[in-house]
Amino acid sequence: MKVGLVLGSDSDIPVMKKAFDLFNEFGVECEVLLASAHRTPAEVREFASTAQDRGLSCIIAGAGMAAHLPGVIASYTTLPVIGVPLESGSLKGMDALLAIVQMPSGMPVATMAINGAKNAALFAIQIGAVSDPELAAKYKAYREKMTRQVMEKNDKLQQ
Ligand code: RP5
Repeated sequence: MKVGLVLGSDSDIPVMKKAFDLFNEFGVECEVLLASAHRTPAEVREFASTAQDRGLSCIIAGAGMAAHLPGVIASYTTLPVIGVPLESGSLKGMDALLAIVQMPSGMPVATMAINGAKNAALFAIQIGAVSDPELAAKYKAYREKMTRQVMEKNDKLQQ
């Protein structure tokens, strides 16, 4: 599986790195691009419109403020696009959340929570796992580990 990871600004790196790290953990190849829907629209268009030809399965896009990046990417590709609203500016990410989640009918973007980069990566992995049994097994093991951790905490609580 190969995914795209687009960041609207270098100020988004600390949050979006969580997605990058998770892809590393799962051995998923990741193409990273720093590009803005407003400041570098031509680069965004080129990346999104050729993404399928480069073998990407889906694209994650993280942006803050007037976060048009995931929606613009969705307009240039038929691949699934996952949007991550990022906390920044005086509205603390609520602006980005509403901009990303409120896509017009016919042009969906799967919207994560504010700063939800880790869930975005897991969602991308779930998409890939549908047609990749090896990745599906890794994801199943990840979920089982999480379950064990909760049960261990519960056991400690009971002592
Ligand atoms: C968005 O505006 C970026 O995604 C970032 O979250 C926010 C602030 O960007 P910078 O002004 O720090 O580049 O475009």
